[in-house]
Amino acid sequence: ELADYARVRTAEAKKKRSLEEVKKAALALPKGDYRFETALKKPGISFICECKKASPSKGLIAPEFPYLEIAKAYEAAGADCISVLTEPRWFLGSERYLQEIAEAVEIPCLRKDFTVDEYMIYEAKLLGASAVLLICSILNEEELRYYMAVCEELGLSALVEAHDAEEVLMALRTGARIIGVNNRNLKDFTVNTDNSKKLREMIPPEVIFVSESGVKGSEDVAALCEIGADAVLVGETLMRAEDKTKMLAK
Ligand code: IGP
Repeated sequence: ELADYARVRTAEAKKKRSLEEVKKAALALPKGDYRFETALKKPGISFICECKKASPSKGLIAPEFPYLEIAKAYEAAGADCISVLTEPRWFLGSERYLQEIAEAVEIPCLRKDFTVDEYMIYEAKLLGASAVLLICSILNEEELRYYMAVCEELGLSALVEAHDAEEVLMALRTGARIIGVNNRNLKDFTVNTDNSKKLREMIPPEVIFVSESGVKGSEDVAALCEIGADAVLVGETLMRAEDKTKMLAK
């Protein structure tokens, strides 16, 4: 239903600003330079730090949510990228958070949302994002291919999320350069890295492998490094951490 709601939101947004309008405005901006990818290619494990107020599995995480302070603290702690939830219903996100954060930090930002329409990619560009999330389980191969082409047109990176072998194969067929595997099972919310480990073996070394979710501390980061993760995406643990530098110490 997350995808359905993203469709409803996009239909609403289109009433205020047409697809033609956002497309034209986004294409008029300087083309992106894939900063997100570049940041993840640095030697050593990279950190994508997530700014989120709430999540469907944990409910409200940060009632006050001083998002600019959080984003700046991530950057100061050595984050390579910032992931910003823009989904309003389950993650209590907002497009405004992304826009303001992208303006306030130097490091590249990911629009973390359920991309179901090219409209959302043009919007992401206008909001200052350097990357968008494309989730295989809610897209067919044709859509995934098309959205990746829209990203290319704008110079945005695509983080392609895959949950099983079939989705990894689909991501690879479409030429994904960054694949994310979620350690959290979206059916029962349990966290397990066995799946990531198994899927890692299917992904060639030149493709960036991002391990997502459930990272609790440096031991988990070390374990994911061990299975060959190029980057980790950490949300809740860092949101709750008083001191953001501890986990990010390399
Ligand atoms: C972060 P965590 O357990 O560190 O808070 O997880 C991130 O991986 C998670 O928010 C996520 C997500 C998603 C959110 C993974 N895939 C897709 C929204 C959409």
